[in-house]
Amino acid sequence: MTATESQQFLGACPHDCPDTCSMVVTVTDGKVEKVRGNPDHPFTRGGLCVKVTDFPNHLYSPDRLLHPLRRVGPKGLGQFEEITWDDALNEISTRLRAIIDEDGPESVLPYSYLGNMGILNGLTVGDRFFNGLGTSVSERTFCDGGGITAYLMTVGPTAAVDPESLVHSRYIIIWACNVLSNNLHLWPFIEEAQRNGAKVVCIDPVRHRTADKADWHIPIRPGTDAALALAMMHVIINEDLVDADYVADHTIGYNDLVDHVADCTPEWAEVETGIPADDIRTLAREYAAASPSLIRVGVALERSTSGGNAARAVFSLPSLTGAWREVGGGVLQMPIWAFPVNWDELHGPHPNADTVQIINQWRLGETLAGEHSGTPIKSLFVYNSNPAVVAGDQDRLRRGLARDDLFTVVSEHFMTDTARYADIVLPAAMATEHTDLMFSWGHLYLTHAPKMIEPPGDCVPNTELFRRLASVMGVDDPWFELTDEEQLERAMDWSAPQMDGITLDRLRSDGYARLNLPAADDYRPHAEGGFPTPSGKVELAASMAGGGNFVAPLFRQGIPGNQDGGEVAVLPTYLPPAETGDDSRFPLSLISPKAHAFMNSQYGNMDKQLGQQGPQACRLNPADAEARGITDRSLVRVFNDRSELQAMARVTDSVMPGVVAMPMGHWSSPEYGEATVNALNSDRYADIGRAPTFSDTAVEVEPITSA
Ligand SMILES: Nc1nc2c(c(=O)[nH]1)N[C@H]1C(S)=C(S)[C@@H](COP(=O)(O)OP(=O)(O)OC[C@H]3O[C@@H](n4cnc5c(=O)[nH]c(N)nc54)[C@H](O)[C@@H]3O)O[C@H]1N2
Ligand SMILES: Nc1nc2c(c(=O)[nH]1)N[C@H]1C(S)=C(S)[C@@H](COP(=O)(O)OP(=O)(O)OC[C@H]3O[C@@H](n4cnc5c(=O)[nH]c(N)nc54)[C@H](O)[C@@H]3O)O[C@H]1N2
Ligand SMILES: [Mo]
Repeated sequence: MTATESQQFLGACPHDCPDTCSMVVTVTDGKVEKVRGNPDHPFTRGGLCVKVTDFPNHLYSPDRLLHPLRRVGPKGLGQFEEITWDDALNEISTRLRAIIDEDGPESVLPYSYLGNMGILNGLTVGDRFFNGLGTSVSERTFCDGGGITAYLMTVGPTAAVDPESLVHSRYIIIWACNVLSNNLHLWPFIEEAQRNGAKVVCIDPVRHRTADKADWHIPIRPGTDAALALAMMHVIINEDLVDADYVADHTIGYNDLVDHVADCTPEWAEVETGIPADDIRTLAREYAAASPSLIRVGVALERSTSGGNAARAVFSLPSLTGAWREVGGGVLQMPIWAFPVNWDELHGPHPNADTVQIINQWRLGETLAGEHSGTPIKSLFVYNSNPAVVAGDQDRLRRGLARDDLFTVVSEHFMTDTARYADIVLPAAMATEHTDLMFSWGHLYLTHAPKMIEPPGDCVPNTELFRRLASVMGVDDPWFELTDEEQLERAMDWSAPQMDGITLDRLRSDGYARLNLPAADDYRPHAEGGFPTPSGKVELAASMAGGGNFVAPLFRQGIPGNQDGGEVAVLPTYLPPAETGDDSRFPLSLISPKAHAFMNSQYGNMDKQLGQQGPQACRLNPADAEARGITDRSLVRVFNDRSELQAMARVTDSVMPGVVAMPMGHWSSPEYGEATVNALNSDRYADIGRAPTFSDTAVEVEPITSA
C-alpha cells in the first residue's frame, strides 16, 4: 500500500458574494479532497453554502474545459476542436491585429465581471491589457453600479457599519435582500440581535426563507421602494421623530427635503407600493423610535426606474433619526470602501481616456447588433462573465453573438451558453489552482487564497492569460513581467492605516486578517458625522447630482466620469415603474432574484445544485395562477413583447399577487424553450449609475396545454 500524503491549506471561496468565506482545504496526493468553512474565521464560522460545500466536484467535473478550443461548427452549437495554446494565441493575435489595423482598436470590446472575485484575477485583471491596446471600454454596472453610485452621492465611500456590529442592533430592516440565500454568513449576527430582542423586518415582494424568519414581512410592489422610503421620511418629519441635532450638524439639504416630502403621505405611498398606509406609519414610527436601527439593503432595490433614488432615500433615513450615533446603527450596503486596494495600479491608464468609446455591459445586445451610435464591434473578448445568461435583452444579444463577422474569444471553466458562440475558447484555472487575495463586500477581513494544486490540462489563471496575450500582442507594460506574488505586493496599499500589522507573510500563515479598524463592538465611524462626501455631511440634497449620471472609475477600466451624461435628481424622487401597469397585455411584474443553489449562472450546470434548485421556474401567487388556469408544477409560457420562455409554474402564496418571481442563473435547455429569464428583461437603465432594471419588467403567463 502506498502512503497517501494529505495536507491542509487555508484558502478562500472565489465567488462574487458578500461572505468571502475562509475555507479549509484538504489536498491529498495533489488533489483537492474536501473543503470546509474555517471554524476560526469570525464571519465564516465553520460553514459553507450549498454551492461550495462540494467544491471538489466543481474542480473535477468531467465537463471542465481543459484545453484551448477552436470552433468547427456554426456559432452557438458548441462544436469545437482541441488546439494548443500556441495555435490559440497566434490565431487571436493575427485576428485582433487585422481588426485593429482595419477598424481601429475601439472595434474590440472586452467583457468581464466577477466570475472570479480575486483582487488579481477578478474585476480588473484584463484592464491593463485592453487599455494597453486602446480598445473600447467595458462599463460594468449590472450588479450594484446604481446602489454604489447612490451610496457615494449620499454618504460617500465609507465602510459605515461593521456587519458583526449587527448583534447590537435593535431594529433591523432587510430591504430587498435575501440574506439566508445570498449572504448566509450574516444571518447568525441578525439572529443574535433577534434573540436579544431586535425586531427584524423584511421588505420584499417575496416571502423567501429570510422573510420567513423575520418578525414582520412587508410585501411591496417591485420598483416602488422610493415611494415607501419617501413616505417614511414624511412620517418621521411630520411626527417630529427627527434627531434635530444630528440633522443640523451632519446633513445638508434638510429644509428642501421637508418641502419635497410634504405630499408623500402614507396614503399616497399605499397606492404605489400596495402597502397599507397604517403599516407604513407603523414602520416609520418603530424605525425612528428604536435604537440602534439598521437597514441592510440588497441589490434589487436599485433595479427599477427610480431604484437609484430609492437607494438614495434609504441611505438618507439613518441621518434623519440619528441612527449613525450607535454601534450597529446606520446602513449596511457594502463595506468595500474599507479595503485599500490599488485599483489605479490594477487597471492602469487608457491612452484615450477622454474620447474612447464606452460600452455598458448591459447594452451588449444593442452593441453587437450595431444599433449603438459609435464604432461597430468586430471582436468580443469575454472572461469572468457569462453574458448570454446574465445580461438583459437576451434574444438580441444571442443574435449578436451568432454574427459570422464577430471574432469572439471566451475564457472559461465550462462550455457556457456564451462560450458556445466563441471562435476560440481558452481554459481557465479555478481557485486552489492559483494564488490571489480576496477583499470582501460583506465583511472586514482580507483573505488569502493560495495555490495548492496544479491546474489541470492547459488551464491557466487569468493573470497568466493576459501575460501571454500581452506578449503575443506586443503590449509593452512592465506589469506583465511581474509574477502573481509581485503583483500582490502592488495590489494593495500596504502602508494604509487599516493595513497596520497586516503583511503578505502574515496572510500566508494565518489565512486571513481583519482590517485594522476599531472592534465591531466599538465601531461607529459616523457617530459624529465625518462622512466622506464633498460637504463632509450626509447629502440629502446631493451635490454630486450636478455632475450628472456618473459611474465609479472602478467599474470602467479606470476611466472616471460621465461620458453620456443624463440628469440625476438632487433630492430623492419617486418615479413609477416604467413597464408594470401600463400595458394590460402584460399585467404581471417580473423579478429575477438570485437562485439559492447557483452563484449567478455558475453551478447551473452541476447536477447536485441543479437538483436542489429545480428546473427553470416561474413562481406566482395562487390568485394569479387560478385566474389563468395554471396549476402547480405545470408547464407555462412566460412572455412579453421581447421574448417568451417556458418554465415550471410554482404556485405559492410566498409571492405577492401581481408578481412573478423567476430565479436567475439557469442555463439554456431545450426542455424549457432555450430562453432564460433575461430574455424577458430589457436593456433600459435605471435612474442612477446606469444600473439594470431587472425589477421593472412586465410579463404575462399562460398555461401550455399539450395537444
Ligand atoms: N445563492 C446565491 N447567493 C448569491 C448570489 C447568487 O447568485 N446565488 N449572487 C451574489 C451576488 S453577485 C449578489 S449581487 C448578491 C445579491 O444578493 P441580494 O441583494 O439578496 O439580491 P437578489 O436576490 O437579486 O434580490 C434580493 C431580494 O430583492 C427582492 N426584490 C426584487 N425586486 C425588488 C424590489 O423592487 N423591491 C424590493 N424591496 N425587493 C425586491 C427579491 O425578491 C429578492 O428576495 O448575492 C450574492 N450571493
Ligand atoms: N435577471 C437577472 N440578471 C442578473 C442578475 C439578477 O439578479 N437578475 N444579477 C446581476 C448581478 S448582481 C451580477 S453580479 C451579474 C453576474 O454576472 P457574471 O459575473 O457574468 O456571472 P456568472 O454567472 O457568475 O459568470 C461568471 C463566469 O465566469 C466564469 N469564471 C469564473 N472564474 C473564472 C476565472 O477565474 N477565469 C475565467 N476566465 N472565467 C471564470 C464562470 O465559469 C462563469 O461562467 O449578473 C447580473 N444579471
Ligand atoms: Mo452581483
